[in-house]
Amino acid sequence: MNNVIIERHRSGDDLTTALRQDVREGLSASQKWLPATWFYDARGSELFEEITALPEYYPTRAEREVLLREAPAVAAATGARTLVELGAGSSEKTRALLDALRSAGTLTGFVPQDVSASALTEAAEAIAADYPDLAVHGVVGDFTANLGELPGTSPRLVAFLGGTIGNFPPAERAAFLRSVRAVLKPGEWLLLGTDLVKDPATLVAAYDDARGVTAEFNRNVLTVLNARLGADADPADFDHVAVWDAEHEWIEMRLRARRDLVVHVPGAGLDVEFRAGEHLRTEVSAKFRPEVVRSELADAGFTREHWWTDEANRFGVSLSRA
Ligand code: AVJ
Repeated sequence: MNNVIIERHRSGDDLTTALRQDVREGLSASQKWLPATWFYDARGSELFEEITALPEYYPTRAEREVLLREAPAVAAATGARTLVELGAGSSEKTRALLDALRSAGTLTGFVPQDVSASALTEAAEAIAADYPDLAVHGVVGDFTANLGELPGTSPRLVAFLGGTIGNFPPAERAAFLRSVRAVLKPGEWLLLGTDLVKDPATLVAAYDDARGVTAEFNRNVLTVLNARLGADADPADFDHVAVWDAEHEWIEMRLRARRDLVVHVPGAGLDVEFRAGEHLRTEVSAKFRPEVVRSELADAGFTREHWWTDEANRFGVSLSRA
């Protein structure tokens, strides 16, 4: 294939340095936490793909329903020449957008970005093979770090799908949206997927499935610590916990220590003590109200021109102009 290049903004060493910093900060805090990005090594990305097919995990299906229905409208509104996808993962749902933009005759390039080198490379190559006329420019990196260098011909459409925006705490979410706005020119576009507030039982089930795939995904962060920082965490020492925080309207995933224990993390120069029952927060996944999404987009300098949901009103997609 000669229509694909992969650019690495983050080497393995950079990742280890970033993880070391996050571990020093998060695991020495009185309420232990780690950023959700550390789930996604090769295995973590695979487990997430498995999650997307679980009966309890509705967001992927709900968003796909919207994208399949509305992709032609997205293409007509934007006339995008480049589709940039942040946190692309497998880019499976993105094909609806690629197909519509290709039919509209405007699309020349696809720029998928992801922290997981393996997931990104596999997805970029699969898309390049299936869309031989498309220039595919994969970027391995963190979407918070490398926005300044988004390649591609204007007008660009930046897609941030799946509800991943919910992984940011509110202040960082606002900063992130502003930084996306800052790299876009007036008249370029953001397509944003947001999971919606709904009854807690449905939400909790989506993050605590009967087969335990989400539990394994959650514990995978310990495997990443072990591999990158030489830690000795035993995943079997931790229970998977998913709770709905009604005040903040977000799901929290946590790992709960089953006994008093110490995790040695030589690569961060840290010994981390856990009391039995103590929690390590591994992810927040915020859920949204339609009006809040509109005003957060407006605060970042975007004008929302379309708001679509699936038939069951579980998931919302906003198309906004910079
Ligand atoms: C990939 C961030 C959208 O928050 O729903 C799935 C990750 N965590 N199950 C989400 C996830 C637990 C997912 N995002």
